[in-house]
Amino acid sequence: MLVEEQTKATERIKWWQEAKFGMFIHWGLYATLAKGEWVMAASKIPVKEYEQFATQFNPKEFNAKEWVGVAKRAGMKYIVITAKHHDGFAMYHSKVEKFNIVDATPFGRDPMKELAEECQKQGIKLCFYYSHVIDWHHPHSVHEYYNNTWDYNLEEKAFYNYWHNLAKPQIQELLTQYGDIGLLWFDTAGGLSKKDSKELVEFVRSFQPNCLINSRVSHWPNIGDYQSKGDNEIPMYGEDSGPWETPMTLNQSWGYSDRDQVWKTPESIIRKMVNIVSKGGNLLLNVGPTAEGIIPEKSVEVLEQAGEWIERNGEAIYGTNASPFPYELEWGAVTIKPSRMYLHVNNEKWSDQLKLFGLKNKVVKAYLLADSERRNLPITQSYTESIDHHVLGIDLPKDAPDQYISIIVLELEGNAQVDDQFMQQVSGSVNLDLVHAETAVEKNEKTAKWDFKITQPGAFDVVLVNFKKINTVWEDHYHEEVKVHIAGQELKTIPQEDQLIKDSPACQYPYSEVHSILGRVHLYDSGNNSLTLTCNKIQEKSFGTEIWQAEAVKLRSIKLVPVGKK
Ligand code: H79
Repeated sequence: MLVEEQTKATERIKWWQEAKFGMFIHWGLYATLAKGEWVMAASKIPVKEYEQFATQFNPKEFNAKEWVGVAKRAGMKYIVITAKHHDGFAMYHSKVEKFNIVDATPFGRDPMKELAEECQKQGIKLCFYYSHVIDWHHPHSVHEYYNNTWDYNLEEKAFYNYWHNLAKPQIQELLTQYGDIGLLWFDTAGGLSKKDSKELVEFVRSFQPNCLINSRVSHWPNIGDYQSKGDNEIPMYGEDSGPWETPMTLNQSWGYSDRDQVWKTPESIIRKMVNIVSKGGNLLLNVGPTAEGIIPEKSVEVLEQAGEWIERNGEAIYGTNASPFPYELEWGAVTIKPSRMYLHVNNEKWSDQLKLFGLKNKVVKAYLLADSERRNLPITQSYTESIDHHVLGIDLPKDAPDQYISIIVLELEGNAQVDDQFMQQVSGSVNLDLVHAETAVEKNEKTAKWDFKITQPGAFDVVLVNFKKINTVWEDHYHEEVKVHIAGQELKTIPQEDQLIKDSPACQYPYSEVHSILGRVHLYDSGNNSLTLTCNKIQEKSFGTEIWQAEAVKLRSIKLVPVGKK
């Protein structure tokens, strides 16, 4: 990219990177069936039959002011709403296709117009989701996998008939009828050529040069302004160098489902958001309103409770940068601003003293974000040259001052600088993420190698961390031995499902986090060490996002856990 273009791109995305938290809204004709947004394909409902649902779609309770109010109270800074999902039904007044909420329903209002006005009033950026490739209503849309073959014959489809006569004109409408649009959120681009993807980006820019475009505009890498992670995917520390976002469900569905009552708690939302923001990303959290036009009560309740925490702690969230540490911290997470570091401490890890390894700056002042008087917390800082080791200790009051997560502010001399090599944490654990390993393939063996620093030698359990998709049979995936080499010792074992981690901050439905204890090793000396893992689940970095949920088991990291400590 040219320097000038790069500067423009950086400027364009600034508001979004500062925003951190947005509301996703999946609302469409499918709400009338209350079985999620895939119901048309899942039940192979014929187009003629599906069109009939529009004659009963009358969301009289829809109230733009209330919806935008919910987003505001939750602390969200932008809204991304489905202007058209895969069912092809336009939730706005489209002049190019009658299959839309104004022309095809008794409702007759344009909710996008009402939302645009209300967002303007309440200071929230309005953004549209538009299903640009999948369209089960149109006879000529062609996707790599998900096509309407129950009404139409795949061989008779002429993609450009759809592309030029529906997709592009509708995208133009969305960019010209509703004022400034913050972002166009495209999805499932499978099969779209690189040329068409690039032309679409140019097409969007020709109407609104500042409108952001997510990476799912294309299945080719590096097109768009930021990386959309897979649905419900949270990456590892340092996995993404550019801007990125996790789209996430509040229960287990996107579009309204009357059967799904598995709601995340406010605490879980806060933890996931802090985890995401500390990795430099945005959270786009979904609600699925009903056919009456109501955001489910339970969603509103959870969002408002989470919003109260965010309101108190916004200084440590909005406009921050990612943690400079390349690994999960055992007590929570870190965000930074110029000359500042915020320590987000999980309340169950609250103790008399918090210790942090590896911060090189002098700490000028430490205080609780919850303390309006900013009283000094006593600190100690030390440096041991022989092992190049920085230690910060902060004395804490007896009780954690906030709900769920309490924040300590560190005012630093200069911008945060940390020892960015892998090292043992205060509890003695070492967390090694796959993204930072040196990987190699030799004679059909895949290996990953990490270097790290030990300051407290001893005995350690070696723990393999995987994410496992629901309904996966573990043994189908791990039936070969994995090997670990460390300090002249070797472990060889077939990983088992030893521990299931409930509500990990980085893992959620349809995955769960599984820990496998591979065996025990002894590290006798302080200093530098290395670990080599041999395992057929080691993967090259993948750039695809839509295929996130294609794999049943994903290897994430390996941990050394000191024996006798948890
Ligand atoms: O809009 C939401 C999803 O509808 C959309 N992305 C989020 C933001 C999405 N479109 N396609 N996919 C996700 C991937 C397809 C997944 C599938 Fe399935 C697995 C299709 C059929 C099996 C999910 C599970 C949908 C139906 C069952």
